[in-house]
Amino acid sequence: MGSRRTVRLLAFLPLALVPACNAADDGNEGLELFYDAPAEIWEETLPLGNGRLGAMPDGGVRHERIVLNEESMWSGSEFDAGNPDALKALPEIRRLLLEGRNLEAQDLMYRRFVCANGGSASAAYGSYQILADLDLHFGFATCDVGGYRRSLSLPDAEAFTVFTAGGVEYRREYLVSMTRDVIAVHLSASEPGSLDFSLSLSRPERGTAAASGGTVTLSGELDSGQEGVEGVRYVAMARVVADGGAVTAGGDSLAVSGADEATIYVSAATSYRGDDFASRADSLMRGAVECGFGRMESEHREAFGRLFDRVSLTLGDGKAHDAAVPVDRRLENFAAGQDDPALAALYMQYGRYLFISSTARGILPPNLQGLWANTIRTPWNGDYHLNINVEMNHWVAEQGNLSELHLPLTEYVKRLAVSGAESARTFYGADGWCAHVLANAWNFSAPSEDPSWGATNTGGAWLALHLWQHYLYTLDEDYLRDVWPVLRGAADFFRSILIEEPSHGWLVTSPTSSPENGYYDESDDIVTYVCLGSTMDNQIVRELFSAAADAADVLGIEGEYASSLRGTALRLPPNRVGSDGRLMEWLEEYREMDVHHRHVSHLFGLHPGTEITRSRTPELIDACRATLDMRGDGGTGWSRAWKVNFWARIGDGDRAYKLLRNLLHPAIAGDGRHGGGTYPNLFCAHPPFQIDGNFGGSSGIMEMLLQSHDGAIEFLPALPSAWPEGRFDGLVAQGGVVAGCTWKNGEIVECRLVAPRDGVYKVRFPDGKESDISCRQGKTVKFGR
Ligand code: FUC
Repeated sequence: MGSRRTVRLLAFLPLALVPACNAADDGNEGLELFYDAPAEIWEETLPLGNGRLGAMPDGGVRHERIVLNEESMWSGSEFDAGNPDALKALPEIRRLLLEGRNLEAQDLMYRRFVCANGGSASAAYGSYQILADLDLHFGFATCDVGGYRRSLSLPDAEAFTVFTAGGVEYRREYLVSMTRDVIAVHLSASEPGSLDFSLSLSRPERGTAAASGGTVTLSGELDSGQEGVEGVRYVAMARVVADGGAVTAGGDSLAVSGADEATIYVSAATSYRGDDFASRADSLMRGAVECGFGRMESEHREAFGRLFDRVSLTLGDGKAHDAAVPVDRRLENFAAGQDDPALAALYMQYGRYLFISSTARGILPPNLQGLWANTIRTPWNGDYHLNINVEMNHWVAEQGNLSELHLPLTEYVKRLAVSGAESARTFYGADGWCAHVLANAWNFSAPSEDPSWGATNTGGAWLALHLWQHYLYTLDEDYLRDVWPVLRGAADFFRSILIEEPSHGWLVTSPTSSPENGYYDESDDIVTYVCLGSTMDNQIVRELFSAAADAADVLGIEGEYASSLRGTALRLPPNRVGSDGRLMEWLEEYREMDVHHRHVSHLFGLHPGTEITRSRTPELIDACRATLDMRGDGGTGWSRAWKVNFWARIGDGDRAYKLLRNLLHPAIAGDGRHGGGTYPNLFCAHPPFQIDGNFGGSSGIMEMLLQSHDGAIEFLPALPSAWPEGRFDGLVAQGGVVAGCTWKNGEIVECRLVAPRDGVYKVRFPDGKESDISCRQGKTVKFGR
């Protein structure tokens, strides 16, 4: 902790003496993003958050804009998307599919098997949106700005801007308090009386600001999208507490003049969870002011560290390639072929950092942009896409030692299952619950407005597997008992909708699609999406049935139900290899619309699924390789991230590393155009910014170092030659076993395990050899290869 404390004490030493890194001395040195210029675009600004509140300062010298977020700033409202006509059309859609008339089935779906009231294009569906812009305008008499440095310390979850102007050193510190639930910006200067600035809060629509005393308040109501229905109401307030000088309110802004130092506190709340939001925001503000910045900062660092410091990773000698090179230039150098193992370690930890910062107990799970949005109409409404995206958002939770942060998803899935039961009944006349591709803060679970991508109905099942996964990592039977109805309900849905296809008698989902790829319908040479039993569906349903049956066994309940699920699972279509050696994406060997399609849905069984493994199904691993070779190593940001995980599961470290390099490719080209890869602030670019790729990439690095999905804890399963030495601690294997490993010259030097209970654990080494390791609860066991 010593080095963390030094930051404030060294605040006004000459810049050259300020340490480049302020991380704790715990193997996590160098976990800092820094830049030598203010951000010019939002994707260069630095994300801070405590799950509920977010802030992205741009570090502007004369004008600083800090984009503010609150997790429940959702327009729209709950509406009835049920379309009873869909159920009437279902038998005909199925008949056409069984007769191989897929395009006709799809046409019929466009006419009849869609949600009511417009789906994601409607105002009622809503959009996650910005809370407010906090603008600070500074009065500097001089133009001689020097020594500029803007940074984000991951272990401290704190950002900094420092520079000199007119011989005065200015320093700004920004955090979103984990303990006081407010945003705080502390401004200071090396000369007393040097701080002069104005402050305002605004947003592009639906916000009215007023200033009085030392506070500006912005409030309003978002569009509910439905006549007579109230939208989410919100309040955001910024208060300045200054030492020296004066704070005056005028109209809708505050002016601070001649202050020695000042802290801006921002408190905000919405009516999404209750009408007392204004008083909640008020009391948080009072608590924050009473606490003061110094105490808030140390409490915050400690609280954040309790989560973040659980994992450390050193790749190479642990030094940033060149500690003087800002992160945006390191990205460029890496893309140009320079190895920078520390950048990969930073990226892995950045995923954990973003996860801790964008979710917390009692709130919504991280959306397509986590917590951060700078517009009213966030891309794809900033919602939850269930055919890869929100699931990828949670891949770091268990392995990354942040298991409790998986729980907001659990709570969300429980709510979605209620609306999903309506959708199951209304659209399929089925038991249980389902969700399709779209979901939002209002529990949307119906098929979307466009069957080409919105008909997939395994979204809920994929989510349900996350509940099972949380159990597998925690072995928490109380949790399993609590989520059992949701898990069972997801399985019940498929028990009631599967139909028998004619060629093999397999049980298949119908209608469905393989997200979001199409194929050429033989007879028409027209792209069709709708089909029977896509491979992804078969894999998901198989894993779901097996999870539900195993859960029943663990809980010692419903034995007959469990065996009937296992029986039904045997009738699902097996994974099949096509004549070209690739895993088949559909029941038939259709010619696909896009051989490079970003989704690689039929490899779900390889990752995140577990039915295709090197140890159990080597022949399918070859088919996965062939599939990925044809798909190529490009794609949107999240697609590249997924492929890192695929190659890690295949056990090919160098190929996983190649995909990681592609993922970290600078997203903004010389001509200013945005492509897939990574923005200067290390946000993943679909483009636009989508956070799933950050979490997927971070998980991919973990998968390269440790896997535990096939019954053994496997060390360094996909170590690339670019990382001949390294060390990790704190990654978690199934069963809640905490693992560490040190390696040199590509060979394991030492492995470490700490198990939560006494037991014998099977471990596997990179050469495929296995050992049984006896562990005593809570005791570190060290062993070599
Ligand atoms: C999925 C993807 C798109 C995008 C969207 C938010 O549907 O196919 O590429 O990421 O989610």
